[in-house]
Amino acid sequence: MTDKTDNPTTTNAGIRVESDEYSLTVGRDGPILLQDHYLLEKMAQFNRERVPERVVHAKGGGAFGEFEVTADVSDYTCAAVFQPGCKTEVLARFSTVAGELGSPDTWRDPRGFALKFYTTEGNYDMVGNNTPIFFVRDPIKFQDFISSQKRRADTHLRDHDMQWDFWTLSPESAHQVTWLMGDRGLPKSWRHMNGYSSHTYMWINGEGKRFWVKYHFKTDQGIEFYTQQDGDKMASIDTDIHIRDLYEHIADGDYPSWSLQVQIMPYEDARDYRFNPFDLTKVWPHGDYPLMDVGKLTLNRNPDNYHTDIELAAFEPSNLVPGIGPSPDKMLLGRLFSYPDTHRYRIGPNYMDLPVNRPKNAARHSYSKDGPMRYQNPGDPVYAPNSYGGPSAQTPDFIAAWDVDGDMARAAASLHAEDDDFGQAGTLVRDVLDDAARQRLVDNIAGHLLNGVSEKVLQRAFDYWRQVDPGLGDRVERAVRDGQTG
Ligand code: HDE
Repeated sequence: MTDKTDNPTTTNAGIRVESDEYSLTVGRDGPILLQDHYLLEKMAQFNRERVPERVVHAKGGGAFGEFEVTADVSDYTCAAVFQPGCKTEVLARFSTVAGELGSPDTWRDPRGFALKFYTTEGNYDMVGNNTPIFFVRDPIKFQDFISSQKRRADTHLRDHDMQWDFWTLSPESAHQVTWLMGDRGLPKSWRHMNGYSSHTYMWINGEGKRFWVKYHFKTDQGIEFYTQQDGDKMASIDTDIHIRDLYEHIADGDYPSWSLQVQIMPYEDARDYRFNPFDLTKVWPHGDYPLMDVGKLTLNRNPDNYHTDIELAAFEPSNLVPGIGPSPDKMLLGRLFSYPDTHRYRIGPNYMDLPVNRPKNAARHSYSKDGPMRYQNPGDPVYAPNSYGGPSAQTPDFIAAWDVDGDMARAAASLHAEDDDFGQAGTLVRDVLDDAARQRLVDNIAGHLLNGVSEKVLQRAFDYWRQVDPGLGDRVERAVRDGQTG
């Protein structure tokens, strides 16, 4: 008989249970009785513990912290969170993209860099990646891209032939694939990688003047990466090395931080800029629009409970506060629908009621009500407009909008003077990488191509890489042929 404690096990209804160890039976050795409802509660609860994993970015981890504005960007945005001196609590979640919940942290993949700012104007979510670009530029191709990165229908195995078949038939992927196969595609830890908005967003200042903006969260820990060999080795030693690294450094008081800088483009520049500034496969060369300091993100508090703080966290690019808006980037516009949709499916229609997703520093006056798991309902009036003092929309001085016209079309976005699919990838290879990084790039590409890619796709891949850079393409083909002959 265990001694009486002040911490008795109870049922979910708070009723003390009789045993943690023995089911209720007829005699010691008799059958288990249906009336052992506590046994039933334990088994039924256990069978219902799983929430569907995120369909992408399933494997991840995160922490809480603070964002402090250390510069003055009020000429460009009136968003409270970016006003000089403002400090805002933040939740960050980092993740891989294609791997399932149990996959290794050290697979080659972009990393999610999702931030939820609990601002005084509502929760603002900047849901970015550790890469400033992406594989495709139209949301209608995103689902297919992800399917090509995951598992075949027949074998249920990942398949490099499938990946390269998609990539070589989607030339717009070249810039991101070059980045992915380079050092940044396998970060040493989440502390040693940058974060980016990737998309162009709109900022609006207090006079309603509009600007285009791209965010860069530069790691203060410095960029560090795994080579493919070291990443593969780590995958067999500790599949959760990135989760562990972040948790243990914060627990030890070694708080990681990132310096936020932005590129600002005057609204009028977009039309004639040499690249389509809303094309997610392109960057804005820093010589054109230099980086400007904004503030510092520091992560200094681990989640109390991984499930409630991280697994159920719902980040959505549509959480945009006054002074920040979307841009004509088709991928961003597609995401504005997809994230709330996936949250409703994965966590339920009242996911915003969960403590981690509720606004913490702004009042909520929503007419949303009822539904499963709803535990705080707005009262009357339950409709708008009304004459009984219910919330009513306050028309803002200005909204995040841009001028647009034209007939409906299903077509590629308009090309700007220097727009193409391979130019910026070639610049990355020739002007940004040094010789050692270029060699690792060739080795990583060849190693990936040597793993099950068919001859016909190989031929397209060599051509794809020659369009990025002729010398690179030749080196990749030579490395693959050498690898084939052993
Ligand atoms: Fe995502 N993405 N995404 N994505 N994404 C999701 O939402 C989607 C894209 C990113 O830590 C999903 O909650 C579409 C770009 C992060 O919880 C889903 C398109 C960028 C996370 C979804 C994209 C991202 C997600 C799945 C093409 C960087 C994890 C689970 C238009 C700028 C957030 C979820 C977290 C998660 C949709 C492309 C970043 C399915 C339709 C580009 C960091 O809604």
